[in-house]
Amino acid sequence: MSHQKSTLGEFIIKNQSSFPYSSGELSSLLNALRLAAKVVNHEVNKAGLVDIFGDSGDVNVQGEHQQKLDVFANKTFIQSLKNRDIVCGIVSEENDEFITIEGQDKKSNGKYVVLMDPLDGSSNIDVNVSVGTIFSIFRRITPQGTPVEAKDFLQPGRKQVAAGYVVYGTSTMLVYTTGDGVNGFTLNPAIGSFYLSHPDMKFPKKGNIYSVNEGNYGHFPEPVKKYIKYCQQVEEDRPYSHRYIGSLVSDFHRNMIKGGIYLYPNSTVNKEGKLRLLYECNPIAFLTEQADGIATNGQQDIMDVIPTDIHERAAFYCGSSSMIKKLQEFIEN
Ligand code: AHM
Ligand code: MG
Repeated sequence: MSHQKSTLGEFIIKNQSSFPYSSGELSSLLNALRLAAKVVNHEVNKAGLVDIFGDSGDVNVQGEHQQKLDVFANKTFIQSLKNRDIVCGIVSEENDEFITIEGQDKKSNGKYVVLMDPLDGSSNIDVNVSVGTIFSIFRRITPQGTPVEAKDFLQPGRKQVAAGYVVYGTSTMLVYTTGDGVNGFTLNPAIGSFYLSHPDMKFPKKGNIYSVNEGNYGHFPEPVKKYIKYCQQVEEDRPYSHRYIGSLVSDFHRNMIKGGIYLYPNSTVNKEGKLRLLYECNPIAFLTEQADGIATNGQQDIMDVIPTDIHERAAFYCGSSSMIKKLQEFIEN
């Protein structure tokens, strides 16, 4: 017998009392993200119908060309967060500097900061491949009412209050954690509501998928090369399947459901790695750990890294615990 699945809105309210500092503000923040996700979803879905493909002409802080949808998603999430007096600052992949949010009294009264990649995997937009939004939420360190400072954003991932992503895929899902497991909600586009479709998501302990841009193999550190060869060996339960979409959110989402490992190593080309610590690695790491997986930069759990720059990059490996442990054996030997 089928039973009524709760909507994301109902779920947020129901779980509000379990937040350590329950005042409804985090719920309101999550609702702001939920609303923005629906707006962006609408725009992503009709991208093939209107002349929205292609570069907007601007180059972002990473030196990459912004796609029009990047710009749209960035504006939408920022506006939705600004509309509620809960967030005092935002870091976005698309903005060089952090954004300060002030209320009508010209004070930053919000309790939280949000760090986000509004449209990750944007090089996939014009070929109709899934893209995503990634977000990370911290309580501010500086007192409410004072201007937000860099240190409010430069907190280790361990301090995250909530994190999640939206995947604009074959169906659109919002997946998030507040430190009490991972729950996934699927958007019913006819009604415009997210429904709890994937409660308490967990990585299978073992997996048989490895996800890496293997074209860069020649640039990878030796232990990572050896691990990739290990994945390909015909032995025991191997070779593993290689699956790589090139959208972190989609690659992660698949691996969490089916069991797998995602690798984006540092390399001779990307010396620090490619992915951004604060709004790509940390939120995905929080979800990984909450789903019984492991997320590391090869030397330490990624959430223990103390950030020094809002746009810093990191080597990133995450996935099923037994697969990451195997990789670590190669790195340590
Ligand atoms: P982006 O933020 O510019 O979209 O880059 C991040 C994306 C990730 O989603 C993806 O995992 C990775 O870059 C793919 O990089 P590559 O094309 O080098 O394999
Ligand atoms: Mg990105």
